[in-house]
Amino acid sequence: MLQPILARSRRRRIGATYLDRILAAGPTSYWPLSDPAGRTALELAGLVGAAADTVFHGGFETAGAGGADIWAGWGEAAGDGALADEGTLVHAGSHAAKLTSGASDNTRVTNGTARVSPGQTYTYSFWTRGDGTNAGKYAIRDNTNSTWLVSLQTTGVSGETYTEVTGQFVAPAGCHELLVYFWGPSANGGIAYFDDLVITGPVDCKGYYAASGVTYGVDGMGDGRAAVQVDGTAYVQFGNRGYDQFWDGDAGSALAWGRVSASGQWTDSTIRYLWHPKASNDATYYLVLGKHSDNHTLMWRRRAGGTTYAVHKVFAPSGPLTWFCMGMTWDISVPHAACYLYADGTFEVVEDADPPPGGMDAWGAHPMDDDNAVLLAGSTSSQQWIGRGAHMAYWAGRELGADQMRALMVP
Ligand SMILES: [Ca+2]
Ligand SMILES: [Ca+2]
Repeated sequence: MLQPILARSRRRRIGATYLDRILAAGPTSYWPLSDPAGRTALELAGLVGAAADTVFHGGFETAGAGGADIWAGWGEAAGDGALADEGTLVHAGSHAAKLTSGASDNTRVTNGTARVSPGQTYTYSFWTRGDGTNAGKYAIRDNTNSTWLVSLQTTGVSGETYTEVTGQFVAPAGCHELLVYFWGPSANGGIAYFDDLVITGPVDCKGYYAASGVTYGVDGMGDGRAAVQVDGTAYVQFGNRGYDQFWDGDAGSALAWGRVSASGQWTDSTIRYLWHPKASNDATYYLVLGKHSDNHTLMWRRRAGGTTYAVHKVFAPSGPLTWFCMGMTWDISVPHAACYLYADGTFEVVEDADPPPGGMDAWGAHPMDDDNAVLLAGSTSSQQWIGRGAHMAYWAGRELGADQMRALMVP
């Protein structure tokens, strides 16, 4: 069903900017992507999740892939010492990390990509013990700015009883990503054990740009604001344990603006996403606004376990080279879902599904804090957009109606 732009939509441009219009609709998260530089994607709803543990797999309870990959969530570097999954001398659960140093004092493990928010105060805590003589070491690194928040230092725990080590730090400007290092004792042959790392603090919904592949300040979708251009290697990461506190996979609305950089992106046989929230503990819980691998095709998708609601729009003869806006709304309690598109100057209800074909299972308790919950990509390493992105907004728990979506998607 094709519908012309409403004259009243044009009149609405006078006095209030497009950004004002989005904000007036009370989004849960809103990234205009008009940032001039840096790693932080400004988020204008400004919600901050209550203090939560931002660390994954801090208790060493989840096994890695095997071999040198001993624990999930941790990077292992045995150096000339040894790393072992300790099953007896644990603080809690059934596993801890055992680090035996070699002559080079380079035996360590790293808990990477803990997400934090700049300016917020965090408390860290872990449990450690030595071998009766030697204490292990630890450090905390601001991986965004490549500086040390806690320099490599002894835990001070050389005895054979698990003892808690705690401290506090403020995430510096621009810091979104931490690395925690647990390191073996300085003495060759020294042994230290670590368990139950917890980093607690509030986390906001700001996004986190990839370190490269982003061009800032390019022309936006016509509202006078800049946008970003990405080259097929970048992303904006937004999943974290703060964001999860606001997420509602059962009912919501979302919109995202995109533009391909060249006609070849419509025929490159690659799925590329504009907006992609996903659960961290189950790859079958996600939503998508983006481009399908079929030529000249956009896709809207909500998958929850065994049910998938998927809608495609095939452009004929070819996809737009100008900005377009994709919108989707869903509410499993009805159940109902709808997919919207503004492209080539026309607002279109691509599908209004009542009930949605394929069904809509509940999102359940699946946490929306995955590192690969991203804008402008399918993950931090795949399905990345090539072109521009702007104005990505999400409303938790609210399925906006067609008129509301039209008012928010027509510039
Ligand atoms: Ca444990
Ligand atoms: Ca590992």
